[in-house]
Amino acid sequence: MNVALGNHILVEFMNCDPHIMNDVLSIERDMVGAAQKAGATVINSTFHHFSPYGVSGVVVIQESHLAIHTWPEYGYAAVDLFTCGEMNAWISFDHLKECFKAKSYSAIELKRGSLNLLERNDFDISTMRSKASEWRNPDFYTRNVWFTDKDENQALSLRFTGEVFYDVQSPFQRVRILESYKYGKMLALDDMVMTTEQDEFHYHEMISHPAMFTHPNPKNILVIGGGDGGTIREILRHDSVEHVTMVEIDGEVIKACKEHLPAIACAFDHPKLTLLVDDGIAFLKTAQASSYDIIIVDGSDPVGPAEGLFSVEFYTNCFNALTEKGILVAQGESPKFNEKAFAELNHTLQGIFGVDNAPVSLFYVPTYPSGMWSFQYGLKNTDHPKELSNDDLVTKFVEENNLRYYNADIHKGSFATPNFVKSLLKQPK
Ligand code: SPD
Repeated sequence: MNVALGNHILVEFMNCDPHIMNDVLSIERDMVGAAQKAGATVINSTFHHFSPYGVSGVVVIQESHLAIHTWPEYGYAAVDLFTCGEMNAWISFDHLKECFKAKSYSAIELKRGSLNLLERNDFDISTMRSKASEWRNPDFYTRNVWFTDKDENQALSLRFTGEVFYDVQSPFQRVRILESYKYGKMLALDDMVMTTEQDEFHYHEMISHPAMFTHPNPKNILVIGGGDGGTIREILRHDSVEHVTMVEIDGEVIKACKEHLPAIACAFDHPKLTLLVDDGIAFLKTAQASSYDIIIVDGSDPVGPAEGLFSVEFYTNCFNALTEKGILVAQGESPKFNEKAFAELNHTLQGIFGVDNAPVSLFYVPTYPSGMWSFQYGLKNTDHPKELSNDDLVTKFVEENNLRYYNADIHKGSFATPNFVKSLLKQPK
């Protein structure tokens, strides 16, 4: 006869494989597997990945629960195996030890609810709330896995289906194509959302068309980054374009997107495109002076391979490579998420192009933390982009190309800056 209601094993798994400790999908699979192997009936599982690292999750079983918190940076997992009835939770322990490749471990077993301390209350079940009797178990357990793009204080989470279409560690970053419920397939680099099927047009239309309609005759375009292909797709809609050079450092990004995001990566075979898989920062060091009408920097956030895309040297090289009326457009981060990077980039551009020649265009991306994002400009001798004079041309272009975000009003409105943004953009004295 049981002497306690439950059995609780508190486990320390140490010196585990850090990659496994950060892989929310495999941890969920292993935890569910650990429950099933011990003969438990799984009711539900909820797992959450924290960016850049850490996983928390729980598997609810008819016999109680299995829970985990991981610290990949320490190769450590804290696991609770709480069971009641006849289930042998040590089977789950053994299974997880193997799955996590734990080189060392310890465990404490506690009896919970000692029967010699408890008194049983027999009660009449018919007096329980009527609602309870109406509840039905849906007869399946649901998956609840979230991808989180965050800093220490703010996050954007997308629930994803668990489908992983691509997962490769390139020499530069981890490249993944995952599937979210709300926004379809998405490209993630090192745990940051780059683009999704359902909202990519916000970003790609806004990085391209305001500059293309501001420049009097954009013929020769340079794109740095933009490996998913969305930016070149938009640029190549313009008849004025004679040639586009795209320099993307990571061939894995291009490969992943061509295979799994074909609606975005649809312009790689365009006859006006020269695609170079190379370092864009090095490319600009030796680029010919006054050669590009528009340079678009479609980089990721200022960590990892994109860090150099936020430097004074890089933007000075861009300035030199632009033609007389040239325009630079750079992925500008968010004034509501990473204010520091946002402001510093603008101060850099003001320093190179001039205080009045570094306007900011704000737009909305639902899958980036805070939703508010920016493109930052460097204008050589061009009018301010908000002075759009060819509304009819824009409207015709928007209709012909079925654009879903950009139009003449959005063009002008995106250059309006809220007061808190004006304050961020002021150069420190
Ligand atoms: N936090 C996301 C920053 C934007 C990175 N670029 C996205 C690439 C889309 N072509």
